[in-house]
Amino acid sequence: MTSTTTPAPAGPATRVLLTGFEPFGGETANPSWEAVRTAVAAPLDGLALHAVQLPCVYGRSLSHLRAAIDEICPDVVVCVGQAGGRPDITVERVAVNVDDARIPDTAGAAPIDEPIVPGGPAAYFSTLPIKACVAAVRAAGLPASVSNTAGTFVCNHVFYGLAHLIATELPHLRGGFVHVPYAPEQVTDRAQPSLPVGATATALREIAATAARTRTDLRIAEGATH
Ligand code: PCA
Repeated sequence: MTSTTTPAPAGPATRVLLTGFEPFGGETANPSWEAVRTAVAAPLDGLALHAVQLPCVYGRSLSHLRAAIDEICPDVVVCVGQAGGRPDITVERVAVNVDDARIPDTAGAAPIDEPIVPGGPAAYFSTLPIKACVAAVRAAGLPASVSNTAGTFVCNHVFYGLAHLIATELPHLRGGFVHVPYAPEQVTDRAQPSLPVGATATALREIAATAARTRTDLRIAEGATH
């Protein structure tokens, strides 16, 4: 397992696990992992940060996540993935119980309309304070919004699996999912939005700190009309 950790600060620290993905879809890097790795490289007051890379593979991504949670015993889990084409940091609201692959995962699997957990709820909400996280990223001068779909590829799969684990086995744990834009290096030949990895890492540190200290989310409108 690829993982890095910053030293825990003195005193009781909130343990935060950040995960990013391996590259997929013909890319040579995934900004989610590059940013997660960068985010944990410097200490953050009151937090013990851990970074783990997940494979972009249905099923195996979740067993890796489970192993990391068992090993690290985090209080908060923030899973992060690349959402190529999105212009900002998007904090996901909801995970749905379906795998529907538009492209194969990196092991070649391309399930169509299969439940992630047979008989499981249709959807789970994030247990992170999603609006407070968006506000914190914006206060740091970076673009962010709430997203109402994490798609139906491996990111939604991991988000749903994490939420199911929290709902059924680990009620003390809080967790959710954040999608990040391409890095500029990925789109030099395409007219696509991007955000430098350093900026994405700053946003993830804001999200980790906000999620660790915020139990009740902000009650502000961040909805969408479509
Ligand atoms: N993004 C994909 C899977 C891995 C990643 O970084 C997704 O949005 O599902």
